Amino acid sequence: MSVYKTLSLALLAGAAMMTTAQACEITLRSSDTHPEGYPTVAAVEEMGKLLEERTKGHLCVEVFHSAQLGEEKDSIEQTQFGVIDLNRVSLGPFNNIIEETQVPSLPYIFRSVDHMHHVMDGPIGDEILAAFEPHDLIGLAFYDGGSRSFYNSDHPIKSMDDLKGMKFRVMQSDLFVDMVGAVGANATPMPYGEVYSSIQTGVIDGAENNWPSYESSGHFEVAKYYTLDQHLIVPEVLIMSKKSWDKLSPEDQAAVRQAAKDSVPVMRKLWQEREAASEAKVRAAGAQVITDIDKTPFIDAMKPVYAKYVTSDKLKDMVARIQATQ
Ligand code: GTR
Repeated sequence: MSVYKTLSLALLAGAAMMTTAQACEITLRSSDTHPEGYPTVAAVEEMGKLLEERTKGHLCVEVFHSAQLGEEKDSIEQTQFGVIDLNRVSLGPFNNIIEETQVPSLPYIFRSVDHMHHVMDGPIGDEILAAFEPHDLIGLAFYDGGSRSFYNSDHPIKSMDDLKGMKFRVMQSDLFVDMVGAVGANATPMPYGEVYSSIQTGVIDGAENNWPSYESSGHFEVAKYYTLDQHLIVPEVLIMSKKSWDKLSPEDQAAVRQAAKDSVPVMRKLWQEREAASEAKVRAAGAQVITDIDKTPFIDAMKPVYAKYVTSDKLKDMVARIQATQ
């Protein structure tokens, strides 16, 4: 390459950087494990757009999708350290560190997605968001994660008997390890990014997730039996590093909180559309979906999980209030 060309390219790059820097005084870096176009990624981008408009370019958000900033567990640590400013994650990886997050992560705690919304949009949701602060994180908003079901590469699961002895990947949460044990299978906690090859090479028989993740991760290509047992309706959460938060003025903090809240209805709409599209895509690709499944034995089997994790008065009270929420 000629000196002239190299120089002009360098100038161009410099100009691009200046434009970004001029347009945005503070750019918050946000992490997500999902690819571009996934509802969570699009929702945080929407939050950034709102923030940039409302603060006239003072605050912006840049979303690093597809786990560019690391797998969820590591990215959470980086967020606590202030290396990552914002992070969109499942509540699952917090289960071992923030006990309040265990409650909405309990199998069959929510009767439906509507029930989950009523709980998480109210005071219980606020209490759970507040529980992040002692862990150097600010809880901003909850997003949808649909319901999670088992899928595997070997055979259709029509009852709990069919799960006996099988190996399923779960998120890195002890509660989920026990949940899988409770239905007679074995759990292997591992990062999301390792699941595809682990199913392909037979290290595990399958995993569990919602329609959009089953589809976007390509897991349906290696595990075609999807059983709609819907054992979890675990919300996802948008958090901010407390270190980054503390650097902002109270006005900026309020703007971040508001933009995060305002991205929730956008996310819910995108989620509904994506769930339908993902289901259609995996069915068309040959996934065998088992819909006719009696959930009662699954629900009953989870009693020991509740007995093990819901031990403090605080968590018992939260479970009772969730059950009483319409
Ligand atoms: C997805 C969720 C991710 C991640 C992933 C997993 O449904 O959106 O945040 O938790 O599942 O299973 O690791």
